[in-house]
Amino acid sequence: MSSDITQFDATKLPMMKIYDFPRGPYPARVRIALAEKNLQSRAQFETVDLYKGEHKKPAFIATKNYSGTLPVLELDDGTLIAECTAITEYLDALDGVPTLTGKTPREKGVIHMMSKRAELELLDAISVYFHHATPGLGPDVEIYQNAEWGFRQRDKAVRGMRYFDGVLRTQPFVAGEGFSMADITVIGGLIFAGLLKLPVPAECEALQAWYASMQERPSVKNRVTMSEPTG
Ligand code: GTS
Repeated sequence: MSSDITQFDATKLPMMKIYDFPRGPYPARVRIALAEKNLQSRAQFETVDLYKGEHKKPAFIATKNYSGTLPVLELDDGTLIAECTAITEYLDALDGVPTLTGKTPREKGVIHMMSKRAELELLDAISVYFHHATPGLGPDVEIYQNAEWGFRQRDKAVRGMRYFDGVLRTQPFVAGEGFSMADITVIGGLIFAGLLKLPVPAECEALQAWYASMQERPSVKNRVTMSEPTG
């Protein structure tokens, strides 16, 4: 990181490629992080069709991401970075404002913890519900489903919503006083919940108010259209 952020010029960065699914909740996290860091112009998106199972094809697994998921970031030297948190940490470390993963050791620790908690208790649980207790990506892709496990994870996600509601009753953002990667992870969870029509409980007023304000952020509002050609 440079010591003077005013010297940071994102236009000098080489182009990055992102293997992506434009409406997907996980890729949304990286799209939001890119926009928050004002790095959209450095990213070129390549859509991988999840409904055709392109992410589970041997070639994708062998050459892009062993876990068979999106998004994946590919750098100009060929380095591949999968996992939303890892990609966000990479983008954040490039420099510029705002900082998404924390400046001080304390901030970094708390943001990492809250983001991981948002995955475990909300976003990943909703993902399991989607893949196991709904038609998911369709019969050709969902080769093993366990509906009971899926419904348990749905209920876990609703408990997670109540937990994050409690957090947001005491502080403005998921990891404290500032917007961070942990907010982006909860946003991903609520995007997924919205796609599946899994409502946030009515009594979770703090979570609902926070989410309404998050949707006013340009990074969140423009996340799907940011890769569409203009003009
Ligand atoms: N832990 C991974 C991360 O954080 O990047 C999970 C990524 C993930 O599950 N991505 C979804 C995926 O590839 C993309 S989306 O559903 O949000 O569009 N799902 C396909 C699958 O078969 O799991």
